[in-house]
Amino acid sequence: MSKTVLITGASAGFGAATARRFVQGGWRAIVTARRAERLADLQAELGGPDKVHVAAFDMRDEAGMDAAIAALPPAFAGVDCLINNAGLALGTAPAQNCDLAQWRQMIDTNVTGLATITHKLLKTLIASRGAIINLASVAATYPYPGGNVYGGTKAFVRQFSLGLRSDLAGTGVRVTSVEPGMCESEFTLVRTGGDQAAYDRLYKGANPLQPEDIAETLWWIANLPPHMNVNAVEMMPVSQSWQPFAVHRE
Ligand code: 8X3
Repeated sequence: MSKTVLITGASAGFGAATARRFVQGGWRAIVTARRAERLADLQAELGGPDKVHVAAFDMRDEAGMDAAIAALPPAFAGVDCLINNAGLALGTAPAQNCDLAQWRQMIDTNVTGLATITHKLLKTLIASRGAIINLASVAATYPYPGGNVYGGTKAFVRQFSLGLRSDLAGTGVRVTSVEPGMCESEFTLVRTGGDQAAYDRLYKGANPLQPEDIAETLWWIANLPPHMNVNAVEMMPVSQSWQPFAVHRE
């Protein structure tokens, strides 16, 4: 019998590519995001309502999330895999110049929203002996200028994933933290407030990861034999690595 994946933030980028990969592989997908029209297009592209269920809500709207979960059609209700992909970075300014509202939006979506939907689906995932795959980032581990709250939210995602594993021991539920580096997607347009020139500069000549690379990794993790848990996967394009520590001298 085909399995069901619930993918948050599925209207673009990693989420849409992941929906494509899982449905092509024979799974059903519940796709969530704010932009209902984009989700409807994805549903039509991937074979209609038998294959894809659209659940449009904002990760910060708990009542909307509850209503969407309560309205899952029976064929989609037994979720086997939760992919917590919804999340965003806003801004690249130093902390002292940041907009507090942007910090709150990142925390509300990347931390509170992710923890909330996970909490609501835990019993279902235990019943299905399912999997939780959380999208963290290399920014969870490596600080960089302008990463401030974004990196902090992703460190939460990584550590929450490991903590979930401890608590879910014996249930058969698997948990993985996936931590991508530079990947070409709308992420950068959102982060820069729609600055296409900044987007072009960032990716030019860098041969970044693509959303399909992430989707393939998620597909691999979700389809491993049930006795295998990948705790964390950190990935970068070959072009991305590290620099020496910065030293400020008087
Ligand atoms: C974002 C990845 O490399 O832009 O999650 O910080 S990177």
